[in-house]
Amino acid sequence: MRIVVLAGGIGGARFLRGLKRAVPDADITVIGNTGDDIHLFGLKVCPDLDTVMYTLGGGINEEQGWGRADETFHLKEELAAYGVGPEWFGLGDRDFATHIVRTQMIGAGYPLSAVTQALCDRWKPGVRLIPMSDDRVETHVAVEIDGETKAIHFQEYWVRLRASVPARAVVPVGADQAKPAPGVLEAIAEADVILFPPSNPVVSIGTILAVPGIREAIADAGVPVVGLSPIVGDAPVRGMADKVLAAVGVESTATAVAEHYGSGLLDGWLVDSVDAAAVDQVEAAGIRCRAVPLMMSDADATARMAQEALALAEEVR
Ligand code: GDP
Ligand code: FO1
Ligand code: CA
Repeated sequence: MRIVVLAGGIGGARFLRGLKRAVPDADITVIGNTGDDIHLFGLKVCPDLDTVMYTLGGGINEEQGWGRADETFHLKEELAAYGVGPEWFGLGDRDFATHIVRTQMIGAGYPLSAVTQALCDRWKPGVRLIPMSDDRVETHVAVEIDGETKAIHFQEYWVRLRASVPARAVVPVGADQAKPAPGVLEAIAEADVILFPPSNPVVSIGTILAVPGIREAIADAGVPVVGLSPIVGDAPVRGMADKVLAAVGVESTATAVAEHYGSGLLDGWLVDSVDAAAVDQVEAAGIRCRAVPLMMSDADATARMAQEALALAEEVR
């Protein structure tokens, strides 16, 4: 079975681990969000691609969900001693190696998709990981600070400010000019099923869908498209997705997120058991819906979620 998954960072990566466990023989292509990417110290950092790569490759810091296990921060400390920041972004020594290799290869002329493949030669994530685009896309957030609106990088909004200031708009800068990376549209066209894991609907999946051609290819693929809600009990399970949902005028409910994707894109939607009351409303919007446990508390629970998503895909096929 050929499965295409659109993934952000932690939510996407943890779901993928469950999917691999549920269907070990599946051919899985992951289209990764690169809107979170940031250039720091002359290096290109791709947080969501790395989170997927490290999580599936066994190198992730499990508690944190991002960054490397057994990490040290000597380089960051030395930079800080020179007064060189940003001090609010925690790049560790092991992680730095990834960004150095990536930046060096890009400097040598390799596209990000080829670089990602090369990095995955080491990590062997067991999926084909493709960035949504080889072109630079950077999510910026229009925030209101002291009565003035200004645009800041997504990481500054998310990590430095912890989404504590009102967001007025979320803009995937460059997306409108970006082309899907080689293999993206082909994987979608050849897929037997397309899954939206419980990733952030705005700054992860929304950014991928903002690359011209990707949304259309999914809608036209003619195969089941099934999503899992990242919102449980009217709040994100983790992180601050409610803040960016508000910025795009979407309520933080499992129903509102399903309606935001819409029946033009989604055929099926899984909500958590605590949101069972949402099922009728989602179905009224033309999207088949089931309520099942959606907490990725361990590998078995996550594999069961993946099985439920695939079962729903068969129901709507
Ligand atoms: P990020 O890029 O690291 O923010 O990760 P993603 O965009 O892939 O996923 C973030 C989303 O995952 C958040 O909105 C969370 O609510 C969601 N999430 C995290 N853990 C769980 C879980 O156990 N169950 C569900 N349903 N959603 C989760
Ligand atoms: N998230 C944080 O909350 N604080 C950090 O200092 C931080 C550093 C960091 C370094 C590399 C990397 O791949 C990810 C990192 N993240 C950090 C996570 C990253 O900001 C994610 O993009 C966001 O959590 C949302 O996806
Ligand atoms: Ca992300």
